[in-house]
Amino acid sequence: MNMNELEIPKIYSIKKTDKETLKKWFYLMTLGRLIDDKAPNYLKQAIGWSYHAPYAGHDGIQLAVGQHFEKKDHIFLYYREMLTAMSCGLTAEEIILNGISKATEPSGAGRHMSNHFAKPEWNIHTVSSSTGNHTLHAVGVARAIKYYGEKAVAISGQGESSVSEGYVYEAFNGADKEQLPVIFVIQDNGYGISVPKKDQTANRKVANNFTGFKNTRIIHCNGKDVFDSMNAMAEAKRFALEESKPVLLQANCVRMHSHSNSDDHLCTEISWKGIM
Ligand SMILES: Cc1ncc(C[n+]2csc(CCOP(=O)(O)OP(=O)(O)O)c2C)c(N)n1
Ligand SMILES: [Mg+2]
Repeated sequence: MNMNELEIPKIYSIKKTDKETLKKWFYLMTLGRLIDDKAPNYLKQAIGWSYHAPYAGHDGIQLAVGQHFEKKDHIFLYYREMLTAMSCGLTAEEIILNGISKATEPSGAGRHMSNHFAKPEWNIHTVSSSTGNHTLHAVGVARAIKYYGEKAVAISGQGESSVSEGYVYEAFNGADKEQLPVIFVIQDNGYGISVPKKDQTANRKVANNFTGFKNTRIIHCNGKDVFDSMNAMAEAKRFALEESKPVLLQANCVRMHSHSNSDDHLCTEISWKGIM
């Protein structure tokens, strides 16, 4: 059987998950959304957070990725992954200090573009804003994990449009060839700023562009559904660890707000329709 057709074990459901765990998830998701909604106000008050890319609509997958991250793993978050960062263990204070670029924030002492969350001492690495570029870094780390025989994985997050970049292909192909324990999480919200997915690629599910890769398993999930995302991420991690092979985890999301606080997607919609 094709490994992409294997069943995903249903470890998590509302009935199978204990109350304490559900409470922790609910707390993270509620706190995350409060900060996500509040973040653009800091700029309006001239306090900071000059760049904010809201994560709302990516909640399930981001919570799931963070909950499966252990500090022996290595993770590379993209700019829309505030909830992943919180789910990995960053506090609300650390998130806000990053947003307003203070010297005490954990990613780079306030020197980094805001909304790029990291904590190098926990292996939550800093990334550039060049979309999808850190897929290569994740593959390099996965190669080291394999070389040194560590029982860990590399995880890399990105949007669906960044998969169009040439270096992302290099990363996927290199990981497939060398059979590396890396999970590429593609958070598909249908848009790259104002460009709809149909103008990026022919397949509706971007991950399916890579079905010909010999060693890479493709898993699909609903990135808005906590349990579906948790089950998919648990299986992705098990597979990457036990088989030492890459996984492409495609999570279907929605972008509930504009791309960032520098954009207005309602304006774009209207201009597309020729009303403006
Ligand atoms: C190499 C590169 N090209 C262009 C940009 C400008 N840019 C920033 S975000 C973005 C869209 C990315 O869309 P997607 O990968 O789907 O992620 P999303 O923001 O939708 O979560 C673009 C084109 C960039 N940061 N880096
Ligand atoms: Mg997108």
